[in-house]
Amino acid sequence: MKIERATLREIPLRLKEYFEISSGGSQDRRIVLLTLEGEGLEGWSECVAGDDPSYSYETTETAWHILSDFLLPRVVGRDIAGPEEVFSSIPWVRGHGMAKAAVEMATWDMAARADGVSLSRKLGGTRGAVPVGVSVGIKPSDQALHEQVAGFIADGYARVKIKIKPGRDVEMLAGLREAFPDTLFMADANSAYTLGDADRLRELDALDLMMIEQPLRYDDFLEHARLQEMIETPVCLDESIKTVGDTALALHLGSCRIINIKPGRVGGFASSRAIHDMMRAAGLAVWCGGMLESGVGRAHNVALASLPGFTLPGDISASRRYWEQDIVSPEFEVANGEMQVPTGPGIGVEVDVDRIEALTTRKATFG
Ligand code: OSB
Ligand code: MG
Repeated sequence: MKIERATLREIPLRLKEYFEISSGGSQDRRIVLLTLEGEGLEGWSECVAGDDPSYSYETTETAWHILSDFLLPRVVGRDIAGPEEVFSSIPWVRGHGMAKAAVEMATWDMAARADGVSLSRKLGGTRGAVPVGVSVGIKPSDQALHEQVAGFIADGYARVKIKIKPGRDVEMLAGLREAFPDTLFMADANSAYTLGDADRLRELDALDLMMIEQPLRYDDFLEHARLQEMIETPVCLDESIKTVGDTALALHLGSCRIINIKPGRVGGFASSRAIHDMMRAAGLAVWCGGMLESGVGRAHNVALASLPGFTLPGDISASRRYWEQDIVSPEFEVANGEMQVPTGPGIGVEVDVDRIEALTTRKATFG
């Protein structure tokens, strides 16, 4: 499969509402889209780096830099047997998993189209629909939170994830549990706590949460293992897991019982699948996280979530949860707690290139 040409674009896309997490917030997303072309085929992907380094050290700017100055010039023009080979000529590029993932995931889309199969099928997906949940940002009042949660339950989401931080945690979640006794809830702290908060975090054990996501430092393993020994609620790692090696370390130490796999965070689908396989072999569950993607990134996430080990609902919500108008059609929808996995070739949705072109604020082409 020859990669003859690449196009990198940035488009602004405004979330319907401000999304706040303990480490920051955003409403105006800067979305970086990559298109690879070759042999009459194309492949699309979205780079999930954020505007600022509050979730990961990677940002829109670092990703643009690594993609345009290092990765794309060395990938365009190559003839590769498959997506696993895309970085075989540049093993010396360290880190920058989100930038790398954009290239790798577009290659997977292209390879799936070359085979005339869906991306889900190409990755080894086994499910035609995947269980999905929704991630709720930190809200200024309990009333606003309860209203939004009630709306999402009515929309049919299979579980609701609540962002927490010190001051908006145990009492807030206890109120939700009381108001919605049967809902599957989990909490995501985005590293807002330290091991010194263990007593406080143990209070969550009474609330029947599915898990607490990334309570401690964004790069920690040892303290998460200590915390997991002290609380009953399963710890799920997000930020800490960037590689297969991180997963092995977390399993060895007992740092978590669940992992949220975001293909962008872990450097692409090959790494996502290896983490999935390692967790499955250990008898532990994974689920697919989200980074407030447009329909392009969402299509990749849905395909990944169709693999057999993704047994818990993902942060894969309907297009209309995020955008007035998505950039793919049909838009992604949720019914009865599930999202259908597209069956057409590659990502299986039509990318609205005209609209993207009209929105583009920055563009670079290679080859
Ligand atoms: O921690 O999972 C997270 C969004 C941006 C950065 C980090 C996270 C999130 C979410 C949103 O929780 C999930 C989604 O895309 O709906
Ligand atoms: Mg998270």
